[in-house]
Amino acid sequence: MSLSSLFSPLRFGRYELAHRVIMAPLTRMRAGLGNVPNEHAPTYYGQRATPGGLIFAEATQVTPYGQGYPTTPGIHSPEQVEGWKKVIDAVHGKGGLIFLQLWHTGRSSHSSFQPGGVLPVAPSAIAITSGTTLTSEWRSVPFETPRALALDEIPEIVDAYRQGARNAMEAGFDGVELHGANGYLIQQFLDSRSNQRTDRYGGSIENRSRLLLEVTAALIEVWGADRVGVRMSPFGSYNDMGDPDPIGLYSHVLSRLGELDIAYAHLIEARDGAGMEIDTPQEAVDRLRPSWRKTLLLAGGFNGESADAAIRSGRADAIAFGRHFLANPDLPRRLRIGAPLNAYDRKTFYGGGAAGYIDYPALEAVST
Ligand code: 8OZ
Repeated sequence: MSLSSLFSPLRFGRYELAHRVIMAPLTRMRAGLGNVPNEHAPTYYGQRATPGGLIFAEATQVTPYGQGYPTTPGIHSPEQVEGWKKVIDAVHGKGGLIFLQLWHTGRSSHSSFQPGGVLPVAPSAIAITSGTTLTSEWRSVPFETPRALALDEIPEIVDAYRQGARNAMEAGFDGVELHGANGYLIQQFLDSRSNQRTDRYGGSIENRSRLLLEVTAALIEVWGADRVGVRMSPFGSYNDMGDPDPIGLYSHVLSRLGELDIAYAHLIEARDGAGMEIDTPQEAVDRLRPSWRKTLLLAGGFNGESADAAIRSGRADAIAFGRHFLANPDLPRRLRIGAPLNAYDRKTFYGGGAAGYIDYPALEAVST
């Protein structure tokens, strides 16, 4: 099985990718003091870089108020910019591309992360009721009820993303991706379960989409549309998401993003049917394809063959791999030659040091 679609080049905004095996943004919670990428991060990302291959760096908070998990990296201080430069040098040194994913966790943050210990912010004062969250001390606690942003605070949120985009450019990234998925601030505005505002950022689909579109426009001001993308999880239920009309909502968002002419959209496929009458969960995301004719990345449980098939059939242009890329620094090569994959170890996904981070072997090491 040659997987020739997966290994064909792809025009990607301003760039040309040599293959379509993309590293998904992966939270690893290993940043050091000051939320600076740690000393192993250049090795970790460098191991996963290939000539003409694309890496999404992990979700990175654009402001201290946007942090929602322990030891995640930021892009709001000079020290963080310097830390990221080393990561970028390692990726560029191997001929790869690296985009930064810009993040604000909104109501899924916790006061222990907030400067001054204030409550996290959100579109509305509605707490996440499912699951628990981690404090800055790694304690598992219930979510707090967030503070609803005042209308005149929303421009500050947009400004925080704009500054994050500028800092990402100063660091030397090749582009930026807006984290609009998984129930964080941007999706909290999109989803009517978490957004019950009565101003122009709530209510209609158009109003709930406004923050995402304003932030995207700010990123475009900094980077140009051909180096900006948006990641969304239209059918995800994580963090109490579950808008009753995901097709209506996301077809609107995608149509408007198409008008902004961004480089790509990046969608996470449903792992379950998301309450829809569909034969397979994957079909849910296909219902949005008519609203997005441009470059589409898909993510969510792909292997080499299913990835190649998705590209061959036109469902997607490229596939982002998370857990397999985490455990296989040389994933593109392994898929290309049909080699077996290292198993991932969930225990070392989050936090800790080099173990489970830079010690997954490449093929030469396991095959000799
Ligand atoms: C795993 C653990 C913490 C955060 C996401 C950024 O869900 C994350 C994340 C993933 O998008």
